Amino acid sequence: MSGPLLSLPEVARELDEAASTPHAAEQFVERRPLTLAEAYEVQRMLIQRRVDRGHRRIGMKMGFTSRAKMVQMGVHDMIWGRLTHDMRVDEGGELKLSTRVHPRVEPEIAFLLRKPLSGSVSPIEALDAVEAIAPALEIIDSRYKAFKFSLEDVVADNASSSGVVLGAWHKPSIDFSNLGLIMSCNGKAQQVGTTAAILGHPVRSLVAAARLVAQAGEILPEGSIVMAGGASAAEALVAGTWVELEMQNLGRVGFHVT
Ligand code: OOG
Ligand code: MG
Repeated sequence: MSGPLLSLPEVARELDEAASTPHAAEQFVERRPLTLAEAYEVQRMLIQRRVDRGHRRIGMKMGFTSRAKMVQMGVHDMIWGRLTHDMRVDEGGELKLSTRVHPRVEPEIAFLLRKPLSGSVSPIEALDAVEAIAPALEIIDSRYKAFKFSLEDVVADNASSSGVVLGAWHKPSIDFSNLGLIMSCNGKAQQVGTTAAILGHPVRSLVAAARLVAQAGEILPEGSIVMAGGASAAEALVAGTWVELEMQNLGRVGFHVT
């Protein structure tokens, strides 16, 4: 390491520029090790930069809520990130690879909140705050070289958030604890799994989400979208692909990669 230590706003700026240029940055773990608290502070600053440019917050995402994701990335603690409106990709729409560094996609389930949620809540209280659930694809895109990071580095990078594709909303009275799912690329199944891979029941991810935002002094307002976390490993995106998730009882959601 040489030169003065980067400040947290400088780390946030570097990550913001890596996402918008787009290009891959060096991890900070070697050159400016962050504590977990500093990493979340960088994430907050990174999102504030975007809010200052007119981006609107729409909710949050959970990360590493399944064994499959923890094993794939070598990270073993739950993390969270902030979602903004520009991350939405229309169902049946298009994602241009040139707008991302090296994106991947993973199958998830999304919650839409009908009332605010924050702090220590039971699964029943969390469920009571849910207006609807939808099958969802998350596009993740680490801003670090080779998609490699420490826990702190990925937290600072807004938990690799990059895109969200939502299918049709359904009433949460459907039992979504163990719904089979298939994520396919051009009709070929790439990941097969179940929503039970998400902490045994995806509602536990929402319980954790409420706790984690409260730790940051925030709430999940009414109308928030919460992504429960990948139920399987992620797949790298390649141009010319139609990516589709089919989820038992909840239907399909897909997008084109160009
Ligand atoms: C970090 C984000 C993890 C999930 O669903 O577990 C995540 C990454 O894998 O790059 O989104
Ligand atoms: Mg995810």
